[in-house]
Amino acid sequence: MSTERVATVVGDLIKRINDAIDEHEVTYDEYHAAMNYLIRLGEAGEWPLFLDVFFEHTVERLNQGEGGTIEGPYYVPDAPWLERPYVLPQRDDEKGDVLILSGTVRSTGGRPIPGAVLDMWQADADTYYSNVQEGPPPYNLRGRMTADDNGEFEVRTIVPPSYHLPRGGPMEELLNAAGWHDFRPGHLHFIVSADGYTPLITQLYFEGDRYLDSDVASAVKPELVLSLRKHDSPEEMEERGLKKPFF
Ligand code: MBD
Ligand code: FE
Repeated sequence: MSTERVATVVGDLIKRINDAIDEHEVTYDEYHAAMNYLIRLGEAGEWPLFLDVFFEHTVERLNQGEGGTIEGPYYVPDAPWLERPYVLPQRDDEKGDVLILSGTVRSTGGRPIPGAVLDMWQADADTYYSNVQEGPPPYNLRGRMTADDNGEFEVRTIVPPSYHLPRGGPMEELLNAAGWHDFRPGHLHFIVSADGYTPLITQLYFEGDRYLDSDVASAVKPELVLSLRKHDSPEEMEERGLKKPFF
């Protein structure tokens, strides 16, 4: 980054924070509480969580735009490559309703992209991400897969219920102190990539989730909200002419 860029952006941030301090007549007690808070935020390792929740959405909107959304703090590279039929790695007794997600990877122009790679991750039904939090086994609910020759893919996983941020640390403390909830709508994360294309970082959400309109991370866009169709059994899926599932 050039000296000029740093001076412009950081200078403006400093000015705007000073303006807020001024406008709200911040006291010394509040100043010291903020200092103490920011130190503890770092000690707890929650800076990525804090920044991604409060600021990534603006950076994302400027730099990625339609069809994309924020990555968030819990992507882990090198997830296992899956074999067809695709099933995200999960415990034998993984909690949650079975979800069959199928779709087509397309370019922004609408052309299917054969062989596109989907790198997918999600929290378990109790809101824990593998490789980041205690609980799930390594790479639980994380995997990489490829779209077929028509750009199509199908993967089995669990429906992600409404999600709350990790609790017990400075982030929860701040949200509580402000009287704000700590929920995101349930979501699936993806990085979709293909040779010759800019990768897309995105998430998918589900109609009916009570936090679609109040995501603490401000990362919902209407084009990312799917509707679920309920199947009573694999046979019932087949009767409706859907692809034979793999239970
Ligand atoms: C998450 O799981 C997440 O997706 C975001 C954006 C922020 C915090 C936790
Ligand atoms: Fe997430």
